[in-house]
Amino acid sequence: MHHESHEWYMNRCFELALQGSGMVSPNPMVGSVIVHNGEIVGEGYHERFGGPHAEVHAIASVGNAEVLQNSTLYVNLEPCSHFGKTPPCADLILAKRIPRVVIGCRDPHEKVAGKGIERLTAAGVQVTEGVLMPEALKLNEAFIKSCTVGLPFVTLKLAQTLDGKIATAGGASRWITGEESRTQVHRLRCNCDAVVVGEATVQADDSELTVRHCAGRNPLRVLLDRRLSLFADARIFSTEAATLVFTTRASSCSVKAEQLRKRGVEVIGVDEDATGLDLKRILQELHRRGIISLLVEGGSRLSASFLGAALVDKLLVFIAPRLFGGDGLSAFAPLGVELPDQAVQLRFQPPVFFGRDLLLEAYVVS
Ligand code: AOF
Ligand code: ZN
Repeated sequence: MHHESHEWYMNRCFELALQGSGMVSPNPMVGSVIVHNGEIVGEGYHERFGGPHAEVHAIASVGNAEVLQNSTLYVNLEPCSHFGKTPPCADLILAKRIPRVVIGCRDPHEKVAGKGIERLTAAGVQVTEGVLMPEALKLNEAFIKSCTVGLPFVTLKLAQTLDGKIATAGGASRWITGEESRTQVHRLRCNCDAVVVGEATVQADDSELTVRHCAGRNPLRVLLDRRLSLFADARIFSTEAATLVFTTRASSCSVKAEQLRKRGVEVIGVDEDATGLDLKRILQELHRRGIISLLVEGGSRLSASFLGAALVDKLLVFIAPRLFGGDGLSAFAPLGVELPDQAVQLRFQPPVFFGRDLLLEAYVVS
């Protein structure tokens, strides 16, 4: 079948890249196809961290050297030009004498950042870049933020009623959204490196924060708990997944901290400011550990603190077709907004349905 559109082949790269989701972090998701006379003759993707890059798999899937010399290689991220855990893909493309390369977006990694494209162009390869660039950037938004800002990409997840309530006045929240939405949350979890919750949410829900409704790895569980008030048998400390607790410096030296450490839970003390634990420091520490994406799973105080500190990249809001009314618990603790102009400004993506619920993705406009 002939398609002959850059966009069509690039979309195939995205599909392939996504197969590495949850496996390649902190590396980007990358897919590659090789097109000969309008037909896809080879495909590959970056399958796991430390493993061969997408281009290596795609090239290896084409047995015939002569075919490669008359083909176009499509890849959603600029081919690398450096020796990391694997050798440079740009060199492989040159060695195989592939004459044309089509790229989604540049690799912001400091060791690449245009050098892959330069090397190809200098050797006479015809390079087309920027095909479906917005989509290519979005696919690797976590990797790109991690490289350029040095902090994880932060997604705030909410399950709320149409009137913005996350629990009834009495604190009941099971369940607001339907099963399809809840399954989708588990998919989000296994595609994130870490999830974070506040102590109050765990106190209320005894959440386990593991992936159960779909296949996938468990993210690192991060708990913010200034007083270390949770019982050591809370489900968040279950041995199914790793848990990292951030607390005050004083609490990190307490008997309770030692108890948790004995259970295999890591406890770290950080400084506090007027609003609580220093969230920026916490994100820096997570970045240092190779966490490129973080899902904030509640509750209203933690969500407001992250927003107030301008540390949120986007919101994923599951909206159930229900109303709780004014005595319900609001999704966010006070943000100190007095005038409409002071609001946190968002930019909506097109909504999608999960069962009867609506999922709205909204980027924070900085
Ligand atoms: C590509 N194709 O499929 C991927 C790329 O340690 P390494 O050798 O695996 O290199 C990791 C870096 O390479 C990563 O930070 C990013 O800059 C780039 N990833 N590049 O050409 C791929 N996964
Ligand atoms: Zn590479």
